Amino acid sequence: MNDSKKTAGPERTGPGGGVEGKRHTVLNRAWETGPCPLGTNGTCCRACAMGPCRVVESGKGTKVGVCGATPDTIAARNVCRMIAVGVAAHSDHAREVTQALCAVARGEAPGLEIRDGEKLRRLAGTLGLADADKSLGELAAEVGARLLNEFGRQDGELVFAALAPAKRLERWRRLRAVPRGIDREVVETLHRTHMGVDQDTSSLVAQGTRTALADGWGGSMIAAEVQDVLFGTPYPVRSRVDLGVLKADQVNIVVHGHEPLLPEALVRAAREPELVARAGQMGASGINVVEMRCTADELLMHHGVPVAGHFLQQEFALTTGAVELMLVDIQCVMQGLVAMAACFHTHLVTTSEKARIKGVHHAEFSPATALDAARGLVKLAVDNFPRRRTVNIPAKAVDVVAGFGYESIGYVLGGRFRGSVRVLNENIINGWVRGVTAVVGCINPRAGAGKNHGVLVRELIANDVLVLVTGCAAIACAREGLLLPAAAATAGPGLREVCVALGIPPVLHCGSCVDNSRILKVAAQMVREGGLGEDLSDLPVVSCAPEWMSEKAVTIGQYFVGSGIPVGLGVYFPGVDSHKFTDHMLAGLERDYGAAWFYEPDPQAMARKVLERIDAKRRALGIEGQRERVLYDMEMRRRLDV
Ligand code: NFS
Ligand code: SF4
Repeated sequence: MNDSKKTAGPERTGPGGGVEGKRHTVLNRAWETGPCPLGTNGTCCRACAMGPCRVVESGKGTKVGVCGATPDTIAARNVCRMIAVGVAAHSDHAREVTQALCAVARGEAPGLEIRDGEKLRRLAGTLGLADADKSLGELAAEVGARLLNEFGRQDGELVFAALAPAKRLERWRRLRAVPRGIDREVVETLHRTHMGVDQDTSSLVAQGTRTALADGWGGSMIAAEVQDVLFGTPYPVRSRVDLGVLKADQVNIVVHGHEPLLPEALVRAAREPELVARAGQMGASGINVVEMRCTADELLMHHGVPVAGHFLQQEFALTTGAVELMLVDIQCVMQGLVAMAACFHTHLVTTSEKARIKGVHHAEFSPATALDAARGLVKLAVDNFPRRRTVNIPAKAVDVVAGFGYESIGYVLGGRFRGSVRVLNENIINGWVRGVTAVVGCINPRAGAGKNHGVLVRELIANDVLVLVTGCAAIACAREGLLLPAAAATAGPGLREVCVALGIPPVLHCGSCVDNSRILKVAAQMVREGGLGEDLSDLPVVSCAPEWMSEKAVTIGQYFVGSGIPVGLGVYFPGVDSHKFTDHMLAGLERDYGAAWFYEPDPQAMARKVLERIDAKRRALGIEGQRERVLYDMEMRRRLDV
């Protein structure tokens, strides 16, 4: 790293100081702290007080912990714990939205409503609760209760596991991998990783996989389904992304976090005439609500609300001096925001009972008080407008088309009356589309700071791979203009033809991280549609998390692998010094699940590894030779150089 990297964050000083008088950002801290050389090998154990033990394999034999634990056991335990935390995070969010659905059914959530009754009826059908005579309220109560039961269930199978193709379900049953209850799997993983319990790498990883599946086909899927009922099933919408969505002449409210319940009420309150008039009295021309992080992906997806940025941009939003209020709830909220907010007039407010930050004002939110709470918070922001000092908003904001859920992918591909993935399957079979890749996960200052996504995705679309994006990866791609139909000009000739014919971008925004479960549903539908094998592991579909940082990303990767979809991981693989564990994750899982992880920090090389895997699947399906149909003409060649 060079000096310019060291000072990549804003170094202006001003009233309020900040950490040591500097406006430090995550980029400064990443440089100053440096990665822990001990942690990356995955073999640090602090599961008991005979340790902590750091064990490494040496040429002279395997070193072990005080209790005799091998590096493989320790690495497997550590990764399983990461998975359990990720499942807990996604699924606790799912529990909140399911409880909100129950509150709506009881008439106790004034800021929320059932926006998509059709989806609710379909969901009730999936759960075996369909009844045409029941009101939406009655159905919401029954669906809510049924889904809440999935968390505390002790035995049997999670209900959404049955949405997987029959072959996959059979395989899971054979491997005892079907999750029983969401909370149960998390607790069992924590139990097994206690000192002196499960000490076999494969056994630990098997439980880790079952736990991860309880997220992909459980918690995350529940969150995505219920959010559609409450906020409307997403269909393609246009919006704008990047810090340029902040407005110099308006009151700016940034909503940052993962729970879309309060923002929904906030967007409503910000449109109320009294509050808009109050903003006018303070000298502002309006109230601008923008989103940050997975809440952003949700609200972008459901309503087209503008997005101020990805994970790494949270502190930079405050450096504009134009944010009157930043609301934070759960997950991926940096504590560094406190020092940064103190440098400006920004009110930083926590809203979740589960996530308090020392020294930050707390305004607790619940669905029952959502609208009143939202009004109070908007007023707080409006009254803060006159306290602004220098404002410096970057001009950049990029157009995006977002909102490709399970239903809308079927809709854009299959038409209004016959939503289906038939067109996608046909184009994969005839070779115009080589395969599909989900690019997911975080932005990591140690691995490209958002740049790796663009490199990987450009390479993939240039090779006719349709890309689905979620979470911060989606925002990184949006910032590079890849989420627009015009980006098809940079795609390979086959994919370009398909995108132009359908009017879609070559990179489809599928929502937040819990919405990765939508990708599982699309993949399951591709199997059901026919022509591409009988299991998810037959599909030419791959997933990548090139800049992962969160434990949730490991969970997502493990449930993709457990579902038969290979996953490429960037940054580092957590277990490099534990050979048997690493071999099991990178190869051994293939035997059981038909997919494994692969590790590749370089995004160009990762693209090549994705293409190898896609081509291998095409060969196995007997469809590899069909790409000659695409004839390059001069115009296509010119466009390829874009
Ligand atoms: Ni996903 Fe959303 Fe972003 Fe990573 Fe964090 S915000 S849930 S974990 S950093 S993609
Ligand atoms: Fe060390 Fe074993 Fe205790 Fe881990 S469980 S800290 S390896 S003694």
